[in-house]
Amino acid sequence: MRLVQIAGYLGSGKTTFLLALVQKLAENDKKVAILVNDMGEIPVDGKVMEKAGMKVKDIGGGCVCCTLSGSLMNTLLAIGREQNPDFIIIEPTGIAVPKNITELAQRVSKKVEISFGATITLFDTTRAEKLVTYDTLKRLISTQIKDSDIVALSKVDACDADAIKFSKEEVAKMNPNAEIINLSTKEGVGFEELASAVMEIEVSA
Ligand SMILES: Nc1nc2c(ncn2[C@@H]2O[C@H](COP(=O)(O)OP(=O)(O)OP(=O)(O)O)[C@@H](O)[C@H]2O)c(=O)[nH]1
Ligand SMILES: [Mg+2]
Repeated sequence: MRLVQIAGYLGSGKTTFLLALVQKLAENDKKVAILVNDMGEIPVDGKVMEKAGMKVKDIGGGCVCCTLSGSLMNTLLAIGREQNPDFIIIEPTGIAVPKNITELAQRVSKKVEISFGATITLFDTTRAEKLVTYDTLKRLISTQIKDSDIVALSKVDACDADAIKFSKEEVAKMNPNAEIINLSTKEGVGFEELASAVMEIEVSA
């Protein structure tokens, strides 16, 4: 199974994108497993996806990249052994560090077949200013972006050209190697391109 991460700060549009992505993969006859990590006790995102008819494995009450790393590894192992999907798509919490998740999955890949697909981080263009102004926030965002193959500038339908340009410049400074794509899941901008990238990209981890 190929592991794809949809990372990004709280409220950046991960679940909305993931729902559309999973539908697209299913249309292309891909077998997909979804793993969602909610911070709170109540699995909000998992519920949203189950309502949309998807089967979701939800890990809650902490972050899978650190405090719940054991749960993440056990869950990956179980999904690999029991479902063996084409893709395992993970939505970590907004504060997760994608690289930690990749490293944990690498450990699991010694026991069950896992390959590594795209790590996509969403950067919320409607909050660009805030995301790069506060030091702790900037450090977190920048860590997420550094670990990504693709950065999606999300919600471009809801902000002006200047904000998009500003976001792109800030993201490029944080990771000059990442591909940067404008995304509006709501209006379909950039979606096809991202979905194709998910289907095609396999990185050596
Ligand atoms: N304008 C606009 N709003 C969007 C878009 N995608 C998501 N949103 C909105 O942004 C808000 C957060 O979206 P989610 O998909 O829940 O974001 P998330 O990153 O999963 O949030 P958490 O899991 O809480 O971190 C919701 O109100 C969405 O409707 C988009 O393309 N355009
Ligand atoms: Mg979410």
